[in-house]
Amino acid sequence: MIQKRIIGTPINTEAVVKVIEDGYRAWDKLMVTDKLPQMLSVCIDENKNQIVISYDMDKDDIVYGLGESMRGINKRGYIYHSLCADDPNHTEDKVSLYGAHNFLVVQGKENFGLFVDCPGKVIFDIGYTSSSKLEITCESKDANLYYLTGNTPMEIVKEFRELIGRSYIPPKWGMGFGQCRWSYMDENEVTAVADGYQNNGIPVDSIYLDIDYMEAYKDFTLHKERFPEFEDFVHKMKDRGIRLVPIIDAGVKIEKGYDVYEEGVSNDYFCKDEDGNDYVAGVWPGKVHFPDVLNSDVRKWFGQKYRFLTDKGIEGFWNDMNEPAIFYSEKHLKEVFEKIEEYKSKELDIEEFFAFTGMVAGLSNRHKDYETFYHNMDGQKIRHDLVHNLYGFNMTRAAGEALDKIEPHKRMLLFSRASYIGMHRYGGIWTGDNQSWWSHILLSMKQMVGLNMCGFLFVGSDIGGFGSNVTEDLALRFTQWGMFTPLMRNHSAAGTRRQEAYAFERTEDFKNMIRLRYFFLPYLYSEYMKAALRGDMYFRPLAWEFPDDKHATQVEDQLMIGENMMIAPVYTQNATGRYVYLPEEMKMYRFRSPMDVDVDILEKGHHYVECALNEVLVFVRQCSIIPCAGNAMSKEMKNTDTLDDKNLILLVNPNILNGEFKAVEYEMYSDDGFTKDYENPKNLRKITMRDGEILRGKRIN
Ligand code: MIG
Repeated sequence: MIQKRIIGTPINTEAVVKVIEDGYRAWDKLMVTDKLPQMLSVCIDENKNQIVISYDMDKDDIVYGLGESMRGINKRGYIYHSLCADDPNHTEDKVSLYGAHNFLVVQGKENFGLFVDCPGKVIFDIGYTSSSKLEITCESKDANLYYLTGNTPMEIVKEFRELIGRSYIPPKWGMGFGQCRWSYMDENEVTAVADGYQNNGIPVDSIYLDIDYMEAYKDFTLHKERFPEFEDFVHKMKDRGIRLVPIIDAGVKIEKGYDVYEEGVSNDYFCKDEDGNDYVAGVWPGKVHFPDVLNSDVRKWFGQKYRFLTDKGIEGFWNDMNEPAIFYSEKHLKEVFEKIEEYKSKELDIEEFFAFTGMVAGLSNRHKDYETFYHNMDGQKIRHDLVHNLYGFNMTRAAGEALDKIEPHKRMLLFSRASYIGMHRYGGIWTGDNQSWWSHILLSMKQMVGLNMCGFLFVGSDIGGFGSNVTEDLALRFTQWGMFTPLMRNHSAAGTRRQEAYAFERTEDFKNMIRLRYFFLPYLYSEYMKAALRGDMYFRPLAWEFPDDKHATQVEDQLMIGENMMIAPVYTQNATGRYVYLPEEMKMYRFRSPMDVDVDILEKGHHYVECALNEVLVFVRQCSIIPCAGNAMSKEMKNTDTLDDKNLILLVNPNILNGEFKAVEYEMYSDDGFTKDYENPKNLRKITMRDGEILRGKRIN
């Protein structure tokens, strides 16, 4: 059951697609009915211009959700600021990352979900200030609140997902392995990467182009010296089975004669400053204007610009810097320079010295700058900070809507750095600039549950870590986690140590792990599609699958993938194994490659399990089948186009009932991976298996 409360006069964020009959305008205390959580109150603080929602948590209440955020699967015990931020240093104390996903589920004494649809800053204090208080503060007097009730978190999530609409579905090749790095400067370097993979027999579906493919970082241009025959090159790579995926940045370079700039200026398509002039910020291209993607005409215009690249054979994009990130604003930079002039002429005392360095260090991504420009939301003038979290969403929406028109029948790859709930219908996300740190394997795992709850299914983190220098063992362990994320992309920052799969001594091990990704793909894809089409979770916390198991709620370093598979990645330096908790007896596969595997039955409970650096563990639930690709080790298999999902190898854990084997079944989704005929009943088939039976190919014990 969903109830909506309108507070003040909120703008329509379009996060939600289903019409819910509006509640009355709650002004003081929310009217408490027996359908609503008893302990929840909503107050409007006129003086502070805030809405404060509070709930008294029971000692054992668990809080799930908040999408892309720091800390645990259980969000309790910390504070989170919903405010899209370009911060590449994801230390544990951070309160904001790139996404703003204001949905949470409380499970315990009462079970309910809450979506705070408010596109400005919202603070979720979940037992931080006071351990039993959940307090949500919107820095605005306008918001739509949605209360969802259900018996279990999963029930509530399903309801929520219906409310916000179907998640984005990528082309199947988007779920193949992708290689990225900021600093592939030209055709030759990209070709060398393709060779590095293909000459080593490592499958790869895509190579990403970072900002250096553009001329002077201008969107929808090409660097003519670096990519002189771009279109030919795109097709040459496609003939090799590799798709190129270029980046698009939010800011449009200010440059006379540059078509995107000229059109934007003459049509008033850019965000404005207080005085009505096009707002100026500094980002990669130098001085830029921001396309006002909160305006539907601008979205149409900006989206159509992607044609420049689709016309040349491009089938996918990643949208960056769309928080929007601001290295500096022209206006504030001037103020700082003036201040520096002042400082220059005097003897600084130590406090002034720190004020001076702080001022310079604080130039980038300064919240105050977000208060100095405006959107024209289809006629309504709105200051940016009040709708800040909608920018990345709408940039990606612009692209998504345009790509639907450009290629109505074809799925296109699309994902973004910044996002808000609603964007999940148009694209996926990657979790931004993580680091080559062991702790970031675990962080990535924990983020997936919240993201899936908020509709973001096509998700992944930079494998190997983006910033800092990686080590071989970390890169390999990162790959052993990333091979299960729908978006599987190795990416690193310019200047860091190379981390392509062939950049280390153990190339063979990397190859086997990436081949294992393709091996599992029939299952991973099937589970992805079912999750997207049914509002289900691809990644699930153990606690949701085993609700009667008290201990399962404590496990945050193992995840269920779909209904049948459990994973337990190793994320510790020098570890040759790890502790694993099994909520039921499971079958454990220890893979070194698709064809090199040990199998064990492990009983319910705690285990220490060996897992060497070249191994990955996969657990199969009782009474289930995991369909895998039969040709994952063959030479011919070099990407998703050449992957055979007809001749399957099945991982089977047969049901043992009173000593008798029963039939085991799996509902498998498969389609061509390109078109949008998702609902075709032919896409679903049942795989049934009796013990001993060999079905469509080999069975691994
Ligand atoms: O300020 O385009 O998160 O993936 O490689 C850095 C360069 C800009 C940030 C993205 C990262 C990308 C990088 N970008």
